[in-house]
Amino acid sequence: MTTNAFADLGPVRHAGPDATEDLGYRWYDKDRIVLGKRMEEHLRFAVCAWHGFCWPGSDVFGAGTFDRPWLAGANDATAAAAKRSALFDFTQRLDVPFYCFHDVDIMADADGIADFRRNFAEAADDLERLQGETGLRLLWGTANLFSHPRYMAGAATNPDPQVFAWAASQVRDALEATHRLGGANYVLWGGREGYETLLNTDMARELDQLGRFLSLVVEHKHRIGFSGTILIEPKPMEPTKHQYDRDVATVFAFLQRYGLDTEVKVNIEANHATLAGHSFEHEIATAAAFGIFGSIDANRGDPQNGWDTDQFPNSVEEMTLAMLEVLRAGGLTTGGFNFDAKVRRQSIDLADLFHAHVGAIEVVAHALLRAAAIIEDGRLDAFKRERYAGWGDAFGQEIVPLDLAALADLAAARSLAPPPRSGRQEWLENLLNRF
Ligand code: XUL
Ligand code: CO
Repeated sequence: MTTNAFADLGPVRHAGPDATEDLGYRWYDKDRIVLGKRMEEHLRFAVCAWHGFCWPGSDVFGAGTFDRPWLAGANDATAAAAKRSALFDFTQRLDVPFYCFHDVDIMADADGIADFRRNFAEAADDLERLQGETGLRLLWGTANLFSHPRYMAGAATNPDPQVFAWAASQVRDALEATHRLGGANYVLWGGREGYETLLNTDMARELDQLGRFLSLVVEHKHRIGFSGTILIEPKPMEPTKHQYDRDVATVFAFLQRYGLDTEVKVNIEANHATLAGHSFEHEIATAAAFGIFGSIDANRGDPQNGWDTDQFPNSVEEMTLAMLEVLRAGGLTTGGFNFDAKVRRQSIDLADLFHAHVGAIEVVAHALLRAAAIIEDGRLDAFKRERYAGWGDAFGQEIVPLDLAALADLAAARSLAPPPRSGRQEWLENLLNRF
């Protein structure tokens, strides 16, 4: 099965700010220099196999609605090959540099461990061929340790050590394939690493199992010489009620406890941040503060829904705030912007897949330009610097070495009466809106 499914769609190119075609970039201009770097290098866009090419448009009330040639029939070797070609063809037509995959996204279904490994190895060989033919690169690989029923009670945190070993087999193969394919990162999202009820869960034991599993992954990364970044993807709930990798701060505490905080970074997903009751930019800033900012899964939730709707980002305003934190963190290094998002169930045409990605790419590119303009303007950052300037003054320096009692005595001796100062939030918001 070959795919000329997209024959009439794309390639999508930068068509200038006045372009009128739907499938042309007005903002995304990959060679444009922004803050000294090409836009393509700033943003490192990736298409994900899972949402765009595996999900059939099903929900809990109904069957798949998408009639894609690569989803027809069983997920056998022929269909999996067609899906891989479609993924590469699509990504090329969008003119973005990266793709991402879970092992099961790109291979034929298999239940037994030997068949699973063989099918995955064949699929990985084909990815290598496709990369060679197209020049596309791998942003990250990962293993799906959450869909198969064997993982219903967790993978690394499963009460059954046989399941732990199965997970190790999948991750060893996925990590080695990612290495061979020149992947920039390897992701672990703990899909079923969490619990439903403490009535059947030994939490302390499960956390130790998860810590051990991650240590084994890091050890293996070094053994095979993989130089990419290992990333954990925080998420607070769904599928399990309590996920162990709840948010960035929780993941950092976990990494510290198991001595992995210099080995592992985070892949931050916008909709996971909002599910945790945080803003997307808060999670990026938290990761930057802890020195573990790695990569981005770009999408959005629905403010009226409490679940992971995985919609494509469409607010330049919100994305600008996130982009400011990305730039303040020094920008992306091995990470990228992966569109971990799906079209709505009624968006059944292949053209909808293009409109979704093109719109999201435009939002992120536009946000980059706005964030860069804000940084170049400098007033926002100058205000923040000025707000903390007291710490660089004589008094600020004088108190650095003092203990609590000496500090207290000094405050009394000098009758300190610090004058209140406005935080100027509204002025700052107005300033932001001028960009
Ligand atoms: C699930 C999710 C995953 C991870 C990779 O919510 O975001 O696609 O990105 O397993
Ligand atoms: Co994700």
